[in-house]
Amino acid sequence: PSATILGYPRIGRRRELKKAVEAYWAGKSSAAELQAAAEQIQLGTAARLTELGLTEPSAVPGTFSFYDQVLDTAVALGAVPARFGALHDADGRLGLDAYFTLARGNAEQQPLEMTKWFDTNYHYLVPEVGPETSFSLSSERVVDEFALAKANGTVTRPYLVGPVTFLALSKASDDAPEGFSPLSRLEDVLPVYAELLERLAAAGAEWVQLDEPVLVADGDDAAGTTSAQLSAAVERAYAALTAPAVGEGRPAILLSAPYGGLGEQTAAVAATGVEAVALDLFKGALPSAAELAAFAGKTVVAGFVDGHNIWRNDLAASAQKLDALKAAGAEHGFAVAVATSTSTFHVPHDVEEETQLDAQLRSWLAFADQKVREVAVLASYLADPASAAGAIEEATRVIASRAEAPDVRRPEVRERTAALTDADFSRPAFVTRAAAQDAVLHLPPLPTTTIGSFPQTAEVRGARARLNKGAIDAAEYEKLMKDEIKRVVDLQEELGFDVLVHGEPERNDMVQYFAENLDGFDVTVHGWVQSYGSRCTRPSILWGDVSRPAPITVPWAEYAQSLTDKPMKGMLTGPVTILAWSFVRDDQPLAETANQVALALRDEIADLEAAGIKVIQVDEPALRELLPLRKADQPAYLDWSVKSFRLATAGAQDSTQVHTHLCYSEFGVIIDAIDGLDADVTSIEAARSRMEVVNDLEAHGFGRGVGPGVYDIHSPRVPGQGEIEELLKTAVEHVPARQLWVNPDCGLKTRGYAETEDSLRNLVGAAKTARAHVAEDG
Ligand code: THG
Ligand code: ZN
Repeated sequence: PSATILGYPRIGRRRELKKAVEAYWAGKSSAAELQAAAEQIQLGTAARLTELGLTEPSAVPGTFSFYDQVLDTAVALGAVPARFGALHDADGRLGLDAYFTLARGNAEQQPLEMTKWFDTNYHYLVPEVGPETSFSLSSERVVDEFALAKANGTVTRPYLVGPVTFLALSKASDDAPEGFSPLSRLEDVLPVYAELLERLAAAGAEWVQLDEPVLVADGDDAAGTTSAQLSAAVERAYAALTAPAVGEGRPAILLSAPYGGLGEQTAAVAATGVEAVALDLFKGALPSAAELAAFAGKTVVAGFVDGHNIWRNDLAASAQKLDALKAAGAEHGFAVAVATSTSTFHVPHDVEEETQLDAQLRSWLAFADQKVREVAVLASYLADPASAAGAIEEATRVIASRAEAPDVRRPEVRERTAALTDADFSRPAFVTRAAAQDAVLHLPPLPTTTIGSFPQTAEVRGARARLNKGAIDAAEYEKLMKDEIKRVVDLQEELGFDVLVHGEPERNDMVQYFAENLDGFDVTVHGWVQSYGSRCTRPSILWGDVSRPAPITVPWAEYAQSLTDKPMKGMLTGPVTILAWSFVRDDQPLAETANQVALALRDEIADLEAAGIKVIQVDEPALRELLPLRKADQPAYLDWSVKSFRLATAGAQDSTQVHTHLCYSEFGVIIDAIDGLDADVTSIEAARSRMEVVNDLEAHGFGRGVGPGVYDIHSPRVPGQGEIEELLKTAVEHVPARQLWVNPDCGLKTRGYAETEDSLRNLVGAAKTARAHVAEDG
């Protein structure tokens, strides 16, 4: 096809899939009802994409998933970790219940681990592969979905995670020997891929999409795969998969490489026998003339339309690049088609749903449906430039209106960032601060605290829903939130915590809450984007210069502090995380936008201090997420991201203790950056990795306060006091006791009160025991 997209949202325009899947999990609907809901979404998508302009055969991607595309591929290959025992049915198939068991775990087994999909806010399930993992075609759901669409009039292009990416993203299973690399099993997965391609061809598929995003990323140093190994794997995998002729045992293959440029892998990909390669030409550069020459005989699918952000495409600029690509194609003998740079499942369905947004703002945006039309316009430009003239002119006009719109650039905001000097990014030495903080806070050794949020009860969420519907007024809502804050404070007093939190009942989401209270942002009503499984977030839109019209968290913090003599933590979300979990303007460097957000937070910190708050936490759970996929790009990112955090916090008085919190344990890679944040206390996830992080901290010589999480909040399991004592024992062996804090892994928002109370009681008990040991040891 001359126009396509690499994938489409699968959660449904009104989150129909989320509702259907959760109803099935809750036992409120049958497998047949879930299947029917899924089919309706698939057929609705095919019809919608056709209507929007993807009319050619194989232009509509078959990217539906019940939970996750990596899990889909693992289940197709039969890659079940041995720890789950027998999940296959008598016919050697993995059905939907087996699929959900891998995703969600069961009474005996933890689910597959979840981790971030490249530099996005989407989480995939990590397959476990060892020397003994047996691969066999275990699910033909992708064939069934193809057949369903075909029977209803659309020839789709089935999607699979490609073999190189599948294995490179897998982790070695527990029983694998030290140093085992899942990629060493390439020869064993290829026959299963080949068999599946054969079935797809037999069902009538003309094209299949094999997604290989791992080719745009540099591996992590330690266990990662080298560039040469990846090239060799690409060569071997696609030699095997293209061995049959197209139509005689396989469909034509579109190898997609989203999320960046292929860089060093360009030659390896061009040398394969695949029929088409989709390049991310939004983030990645156009390959050089010499590199392009190697694509002779293929179709280059040009990803000019960004699938990962929501700004309207500069069609004139894209058309110009298409001209260059088309000329290179004519010279070197490759065809050109147009696509999005990545799947569009990172953006919401349709901006037309957001009728509450200002019409001009709406005109600047393109959600998934609008992106399909943009791709169609560029494809028609390719065939006949004049046919696209009207649409291109309109895009140019709208983009110009954005550049001129009043609140996009506000002099008072720009003057402030322009006037920043080095001094604005630094606090005095830690020893000085620590002495000032000790004098104010009088904390015991191994102080206890929580990360910030307490369980969001049905009453709290219900109150917010009623406020939004107008069923209660602001005063009534405030009273309900204050009642909840008092309950949370009283509970922490009773349990014996040293540094308290107010529990954040007033926040829907830790980013959206700030977006709703800062200038320069808007939020959506229907703009849900899948985060993992059935869980979604509604990223805010950061479109203009950012400033803080009024204090945001101060009244809540002040009220909470009035209820206790213990220090109450002020709770803020850091600039990098606010950017990472929003759709951010693309008309200036992220560093500039981050500094604007940082200054708004800096003012909030000053106001919190004035209100008597002595400990302030600025969360940066997404610091790792935005790390560029290419090593060469990482230092610049780490520089501006760390600086923006420091800008937000460096105005704090010496006696104000600044905390930060980071989720996700794989932070060995960014430990220098974490150190660079210069927070007085850093809490991090650690329980699931049995405190392994303390080795990193020790090796690094981390010198400030640190709270490696002592229990995993992602599960309702209550940790025993003895178990926590053991973890603290490990921790004090590696980190000086005077630096250690005792806290859970993460916020408690998704937990229930029953298990939370028991867990926190054990945490405080364990801290007291450990404290006594530390005192004895002197
Ligand atoms: N906020 C935002 N992004 C995030 C997180 C967040 N990305 C990473 C991580 N946290 C993802 N985790 C979750 C956890 C729970 C939910 C979503 C992402 C969740 N969502 C509700 C749902 O889908 O039912 C909807 C929440 C709502 O009503 O606002 O439970 O914390 N931005
Ligand atoms: Zn966390």
